[in-house]
Amino acid sequence: MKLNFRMFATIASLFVLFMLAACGGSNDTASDASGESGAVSGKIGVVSFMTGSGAAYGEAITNGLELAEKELDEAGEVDVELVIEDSAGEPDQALSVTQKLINSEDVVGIIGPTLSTEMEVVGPVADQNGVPIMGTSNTAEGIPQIGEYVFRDSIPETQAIPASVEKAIEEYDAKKVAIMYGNDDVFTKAGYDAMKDAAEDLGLEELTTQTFQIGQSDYKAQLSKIKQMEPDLILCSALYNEGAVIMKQARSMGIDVPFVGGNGFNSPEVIEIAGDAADGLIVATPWFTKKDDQKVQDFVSTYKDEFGKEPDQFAAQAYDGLYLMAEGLKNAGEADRDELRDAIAEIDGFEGVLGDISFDEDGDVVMDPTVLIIEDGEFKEMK
Ligand code: 1QQ
Repeated sequence: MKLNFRMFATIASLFVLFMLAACGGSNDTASDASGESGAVSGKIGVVSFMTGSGAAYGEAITNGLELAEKELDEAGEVDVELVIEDSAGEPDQALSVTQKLINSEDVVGIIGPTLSTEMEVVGPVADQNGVPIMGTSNTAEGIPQIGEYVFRDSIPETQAIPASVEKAIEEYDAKKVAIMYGNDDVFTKAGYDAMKDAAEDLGLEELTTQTFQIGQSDYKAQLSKIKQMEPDLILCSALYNEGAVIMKQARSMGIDVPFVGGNGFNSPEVIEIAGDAADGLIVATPWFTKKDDQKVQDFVSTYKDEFGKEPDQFAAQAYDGLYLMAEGLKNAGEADRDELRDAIAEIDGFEGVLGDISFDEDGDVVMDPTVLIIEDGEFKEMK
């Protein structure tokens, strides 16, 4: 018995040595953390709003991610594989798909979910399980503060709203505003807080505040009140579906003052849905397709070739988000969740299509937004 085992062990080791020699050395044998080329490899889970009322956000996000995945694959330095899950914009569904990703050992980090309402539920769970998670579209206050594994590359409303309100005051000599916001969503409420603060700080008179809910289709009661008060501007915190319908109804009621919106309003879908009525919408964003920057122009043209339309802010933030994860993986040197977290936190001045990206000590990104206005059915820079 003993002899047989020894003989078997000898033959087995000779076989292993033979195989190693045949493969040209240990470098070429893939390990869990290294791809065939020796590059660090890891799976990145994605939780995205791909079906339902905000599906255009999810479409832009997954397009941006898939383009980045393809380019990274071609460059060969880091080998990332996306594992994409749909949350339908629902916190419960976001949580269950996130748990699935957390339980999958090969998933080293997660991108998403799309809404702050979802991230508030999912972020603490990823954090407690030690899985780095990066929001690429969450703009409510307090998201990266959920925990040390939570990051975002989207600027908070508190950075964007004051910039757009200030520009609107300058341009239209605005003194009196009406505010409208969705009171059943974390982002729309955060946008409202930022609008109220900006209005106060900039000395605007607040004539009225009107609320609405996700999925509402008739805003005439709110808009009639607003119309009576004759504001110079309407500050409106909404996701694109509600926001576009609000603008359409406002214009049909003869309200033609500019609107200032937050992140949710900054989508080409607003123009799709509202048509001409979208003219006069002002938003602040770190993304602008016409930026005089080679990296931005290359991204815009490859994205257009690939998907037949220009990338919006959600596509750009997702695209940079995957590059940030890849940079983290490369610097971590192995597909390890804790090492990846530390490596992301250390990223400093990464050159993305959004600009130079670094994180502050909370994991929040710091960036200067550009203010845009929709004119003749197009987003244009307000200089
Ligand atoms: C948030 C947002 C939304 C507009 C993302 C689609 O900014 O929920 O934080």
